[in-house]
Parts: sequence; structure tokens; C-alpha cells
Amino acid sequence: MKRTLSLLLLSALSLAAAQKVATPIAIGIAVAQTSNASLFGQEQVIGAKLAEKFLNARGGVGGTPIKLVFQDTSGDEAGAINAFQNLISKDNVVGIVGPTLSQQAFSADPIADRAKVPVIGPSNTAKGIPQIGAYISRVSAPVTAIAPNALKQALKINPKLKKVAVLYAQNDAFSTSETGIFQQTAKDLDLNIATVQKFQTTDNDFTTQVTAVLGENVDLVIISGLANDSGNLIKQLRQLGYKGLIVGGNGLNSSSMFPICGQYCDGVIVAQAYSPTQSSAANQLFAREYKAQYKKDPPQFAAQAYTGVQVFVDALKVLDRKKKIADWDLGELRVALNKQILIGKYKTPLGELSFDKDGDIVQQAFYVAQIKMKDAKNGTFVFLK
Ligand code: MET
Repeated sequence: MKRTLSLLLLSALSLAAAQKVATPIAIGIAVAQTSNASLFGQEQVIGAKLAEKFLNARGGVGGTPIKLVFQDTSGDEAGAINAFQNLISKDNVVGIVGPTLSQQAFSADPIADRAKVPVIGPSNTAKGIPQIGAYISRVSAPVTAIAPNALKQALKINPKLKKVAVLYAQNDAFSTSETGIFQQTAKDLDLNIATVQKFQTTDNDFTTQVTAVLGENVDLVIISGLANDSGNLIKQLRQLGYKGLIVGGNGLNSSSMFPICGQYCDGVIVAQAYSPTQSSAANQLFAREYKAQYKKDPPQFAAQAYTGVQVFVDALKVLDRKKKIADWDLGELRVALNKQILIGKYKTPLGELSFDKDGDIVQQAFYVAQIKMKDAKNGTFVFLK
């Protein structure tokens, strides 16, 4: 009896170990489709789906199509962990593009790393993300590469800038990481930080912080937060009379924020890891396809999510030429795929990219844009020279 049981157990185990890769090839997308973080997540879903359609139309992986499997992470750690676990153990994906927030990545990525499932972060920009583990990389350039550009641009617009106020969401890993870079860069540029104010991503009323900022007579305000909080903060800053320049971080890099701050978003300076005018053939195709469908320029979060899916497909193609993907053992494929991702070079909408030894993106060009509102709900990011 005992022997039969252990035999059964053994064969179940070896079955699990010998699990083949399903076709179409499943790639997991774990982003925020609900909660406030879905202001970014919606753009990521669009970008990922465009990649699926576009890459399958061009033969997928050596003739085998890919299939995206979506698991909503919502906006918190528990949601991301749950989504990752489902994708890894239930949906048997070859790898995961996600999650939306760095705050979620620090909790969910270690689960994939332990399971040896490659993760490509599509928007996680906090310091330390690729260092979570060998299976974690990202196509979203870190705050260290992005944030300083916005401050330099603010100084270009107003070379007389001297006194600045810094505000950040203290309960969010990305925001605390980004404000560190903003504050260091401000000091490096000889700006005088008159006040540092904290808030929560769940806050709606910023009277205390705005009052403190107005009391300092600053000529630049620098904000690190997510979309809803930052949008409301900007609105209240302007309504209470602040007239100077505003630099927003990555959390302000979405038109989903426009209805929140409305006309008050006008003029906010935001650094970019993507430009719709980037001249590569890969971007021209992506931007054309996006524009045809959505009647506007593609946003950064869509371009990065598209790139995440593309990197998986490009790396899978290399492995498929050695042995058809359907013939691989899933566990072995995940390991080989991670290795291939890290050594590859990719022609993407973000330009040509590769990864450093930790899995951080090596990207050629960055940009800065300024928000231009047409009315209370609609606006654009105008790219600056
Ligand atoms: N860059 C953010 C992060 O790493 C996510 C999107 S913008 C708030 O959490």
C-alpha cells in the first residue's frame, strides 16, 4: 500500500517535472487592471495586446503563436502575489511581464525568482528591482536614469530657479526611491530645498502640504507619487495659488491623470523613457499601429509593456531555432529563456536595448515632455528639446 502510494507520488512528480510547454505559448501579464494603479495598468494592457497581435501576425515564435494570459494584480502586494502564483502554477506561463508598481514587485518578484520563472518589469523604476533575483529584469529605466532629466529641463526653462519644494508619497517604494534621486539631483544642481513634504498615495486632501509649500515662496515644486494623489496635489497647489514650475515624476506620466488635475496639469514637466518620434523601424511600426487604433500617440507605459512582450518573443525565437518550443520541458525552458533574455539585443519601440548583468535595461535615449491641456479633460505630452 505504502509502496503503491510512493510510486504514485513519484510518477506524479516526474509528470510534473516533464511538463511540456503548451501551444499557443502562454506569456503571463500581471498588471493592475483594477484599483488606482489601473490608471497605468490600462495602458500596459493595451501595449501588451498590441504586441500579441502584431507579433503573432508576423509568425509568432517560429510559426507557433503566443497567447497572453492576464491576471489582475490590483494595486497592492497581495494582489500581485496572487496573480504571480496563478500564472506560475495554474496557467503554466513561460514568463511574466509585470507587476505595475515597484511596491508590488518587491513582494511578488521573489516568488517568481524562487520558482525560476523569468519576470520582465514593464514599469518598475525603483532602485533595486533587478537585484531582487537572477530571474528579474526590467524594460523600465530606473529613476536614476530618468528623474535628473526633468530637473535639468526645468532649469533650462527657468535658469533662475533657486528655491524648491519636494513632495513625495512615503508609503510607496517607487516614490521614496524617486524622491531620493530628485533631492540628490537638486543639490547637485545647486538648488536649495526649502521644504520636504510627505503624503500617502491614498490621500485626497493636501491642504497641510500645500500650505507649507506656499509659506516658502519656492519657484519649483517636485512631486513623486502615483496618479490619483499627484493629480489632486497639483490641482490643490494651483487652486491655492502656487504659480511656479512643477516637475512630476513617473507617476504623472499618463494621460489617465488629466481628468484628475484637469486644466491645472498644464505645464507640468515629466521625464520620459519613450518618445513616439523615436526613429527606429520598430517604433515607427508600433506607433503607427497604436495611432491607427487609438487616434493618439502611444504613451510610455504602453510602449514599455509592448517591449516586455517583444523581448520574451525575441528570446523564445532564438531558443525555438535550437529545439521547437513545444518540445521543451517547461521548467527547463523557463531557465533557458531567462538566460537568453539577458544575453540578447532587441530592436524595440524604446530603441535598441539590452540588459546589464543584473537584468537592468541598457537604453540609449531619454526625453522630457511638458503637459499641454486642451480643455479640462484632454491634453498631450509635448516633447521638449
Ligand atoms: N514607476 C512606478 C513604479 O515603479 C510605476 C508606474 S508610475 C507610478 O512603481
